[in-house]
Amino acid sequence: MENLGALMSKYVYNPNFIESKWQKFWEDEKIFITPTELEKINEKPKMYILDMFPYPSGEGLHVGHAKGYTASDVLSRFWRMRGVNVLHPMGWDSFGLPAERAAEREGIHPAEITERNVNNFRRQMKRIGLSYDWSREIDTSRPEYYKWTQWIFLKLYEKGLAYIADVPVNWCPALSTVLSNEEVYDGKYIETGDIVEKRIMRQWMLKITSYAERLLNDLEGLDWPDSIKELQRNWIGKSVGVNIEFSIKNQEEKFIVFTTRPETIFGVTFCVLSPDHPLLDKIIEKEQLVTVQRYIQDTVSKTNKQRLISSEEATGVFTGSYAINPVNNEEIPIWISDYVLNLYGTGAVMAVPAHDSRDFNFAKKNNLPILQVIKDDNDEEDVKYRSEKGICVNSGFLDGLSIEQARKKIIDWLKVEKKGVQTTQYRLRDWLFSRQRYWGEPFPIVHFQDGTIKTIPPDQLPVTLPEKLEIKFKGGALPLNRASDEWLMVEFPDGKIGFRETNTMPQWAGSCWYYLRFLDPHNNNEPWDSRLEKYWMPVDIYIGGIEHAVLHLLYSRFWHKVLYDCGLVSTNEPFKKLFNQGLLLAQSFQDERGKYYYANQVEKFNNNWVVKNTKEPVKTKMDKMSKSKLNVVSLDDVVNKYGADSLRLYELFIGPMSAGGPWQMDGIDGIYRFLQKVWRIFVDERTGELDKRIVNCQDSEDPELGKELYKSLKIITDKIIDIDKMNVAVSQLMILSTQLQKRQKVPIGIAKQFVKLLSPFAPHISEEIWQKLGEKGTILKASWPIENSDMLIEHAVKIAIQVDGKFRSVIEIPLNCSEKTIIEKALQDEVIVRFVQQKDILNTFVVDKKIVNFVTK
Ligand code: ANZ
Repeated sequence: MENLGALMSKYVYNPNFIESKWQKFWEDEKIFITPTELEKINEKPKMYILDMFPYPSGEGLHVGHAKGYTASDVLSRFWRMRGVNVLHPMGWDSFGLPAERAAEREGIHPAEITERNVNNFRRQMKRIGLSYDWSREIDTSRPEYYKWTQWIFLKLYEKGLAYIADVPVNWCPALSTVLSNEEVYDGKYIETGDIVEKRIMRQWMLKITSYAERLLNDLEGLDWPDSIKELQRNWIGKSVGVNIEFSIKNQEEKFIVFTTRPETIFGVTFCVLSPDHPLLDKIIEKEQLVTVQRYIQDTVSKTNKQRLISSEEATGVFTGSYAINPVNNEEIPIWISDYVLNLYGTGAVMAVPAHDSRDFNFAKKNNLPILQVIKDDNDEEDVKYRSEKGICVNSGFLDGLSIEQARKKIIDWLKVEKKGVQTTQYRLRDWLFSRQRYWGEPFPIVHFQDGTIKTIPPDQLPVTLPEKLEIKFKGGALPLNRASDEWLMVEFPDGKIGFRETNTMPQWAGSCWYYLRFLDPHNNNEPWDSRLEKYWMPVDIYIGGIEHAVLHLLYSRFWHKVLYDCGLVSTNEPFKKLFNQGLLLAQSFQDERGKYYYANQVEKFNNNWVVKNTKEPVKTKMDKMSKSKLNVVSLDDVVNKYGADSLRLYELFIGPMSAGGPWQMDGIDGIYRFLQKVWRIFVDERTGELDKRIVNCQDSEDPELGKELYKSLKIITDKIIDIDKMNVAVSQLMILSTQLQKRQKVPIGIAKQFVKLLSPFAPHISEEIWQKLGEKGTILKASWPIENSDMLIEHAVKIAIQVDGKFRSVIEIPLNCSEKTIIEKALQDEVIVRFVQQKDILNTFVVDKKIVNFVTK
């Protein structure tokens, strides 16, 4: 690569020239535009191929982002060549905190920052030849888009799925906003690591829990990776169990526990309430008051996740009160512990330390009794008992029963005694849907002094963000509270004056339905035309990062189902097939003190990596690309050096789509050489004309090459459709190109088919060669080669031929031939002709399409 400049003669492979030429052509000729008029699209089958649209960050795209985009682009180009209507749009998920923080830093409006970033993203995407229909570009932070986000919110509100409640929230003091449970991990905001604490606040909530069962069941029919389905199932977390009522000794009060193991109830030796259980005020005994209060103070600030994670080291205190076990009236101590979550079940558990490991740890630590109630013959004494198998012991009227029998019996008993009911619990919580930020969708909601609220009528949407708001985000108050009275105060026709809601929607809102807006992006009268929706939905292939496995995919499925219930969409799921691309890694360089270096600051010295000037040794590792590790490989750098086609091929070649892999510069060198080789097969570098070896003759003049071509066609077609193994398709192109290169003469038909196969992967060089082959217009309008099974000798079977039971010959025939054809071919075999020449054939048997036996006189 070093001396590329010096080598440059006019007609050598020059990606910069070719690529900008064809990108301009595609744009001028509107090649990627999918008609919006139904009449123009209706007769043909469709493919809606969607990338998860990005948040337009200030850093722009790096090579890791381009992997999924390249794969979806290959698919889009491939399906277009197969004559299918392809919808392949792109847009921006542009509301959100980072733009607001950048605005704060730079003192300019987030809209301006967003626009700047969007322009950069769009430029980069065009530069790598992605075939998006840019006439459909959408941007979630533009009023003409968020008008409809607000409109859908009104639908949710009308259906009783949006409500205001005082809820414990994750409050992030550094960002002065609340965050959803999903955005918090280990007590920190997942994006920035800022500490998050618990507070009670009045917030908008969405009742996603009403859809828990459908969100769970409908996973069944989706062509999604099992791992993602499993993550969604776990997030929804369905448990079937029983709510059991425990009364409190010497008090009127009762509390309810949720258990999935009611048959263990005789083994309950204590109960545990969560530290924020509402009953605590009433049941704490005087002598325990100080201890308990101190304990509560300590634990309530922990988030649920922290509490779950630390269940091994669960702490707790005794309340001084006792509960009564409903089955045997035994008195059991009531404890408080942070291993019981207030937001799950009823926030109270009946502890069975013999059969539950959390209860066991807690009992051991606090010297509480442990009573075995399920016995399995394999149990050893004094270790934790198994609880999945065995029969009930020490369990009164359940003794001797199997777990299943006991469960049924105790549930019936509890029902008759009115002490318990069967119930289903979900781990999923309602979705906390408001944020105390500026850069988000305003709610179409007005509050009145008397505490009532009204919605803004749909024909008055959008409620736009106050433009002139002084952007000074620091400080606790809601930014929108500082808007002018003109914005804040709303007068209704009845003369009533109210105040606008000053929370904004979370970033997830805009991405919940964007795939629908792409169908009809410029419609000002409705969010989409229902006829277009019926034609295009569902999304056929949705490609994106694994980081969206739970939240975005769950939230958008939820909204989609609500829209379905409103009769606004015709499918009950939005994304039929989902594909997650793997993560690309890049080499990082770090010295002993932990300081990172850019790749251009280090060099190999005596076979070790060292810092260029100081020769200090550095360790090198394949790492996730990140700004802090200085190992982000910039897309623009790679394209500058190698061109878009090399980048695209390398993105796919690196490894299976789902696996990701290490980005290596010498790897892309090899790809570049491959494209140079392809160029030289077709182009005479002295003249720039089509190489003389490409000749006008029948394909059948080189049957061997024909065979290779059709074998490759099959592999490449399969691997494109399969998505995951596009790397195999690329290597097949390499194999095929070597075959072409070896020839003195290449039939022009075969040459053209090769270029077609290459074109989804490396579209620019393919268009250029296509033109040199004498074709007009874009190769996208050419049709994908049709499989020719006669040529596919590799996909043939061997058939043994016997005459009178004796093996005589073997022939090769295409797979799936009829018996008649097999016999015909067998009779044409030279050897067989000799054996049956003078004889009559009495009978012919074909066994399993593997053996032919001729019986002669
Ligand atoms: C008695 C028992 C005996 C339990 C036994 C388990 C095993 P899943 O399957 O995750 O739904 N539990 C109930 N509410 C809880 C809360 N708010 N915080 C922490 N733990 C809670 O788990 C249900 C089980 O988790 C329930 O069944 C309860 O313990 C506990 F051998 O009750 B079990």
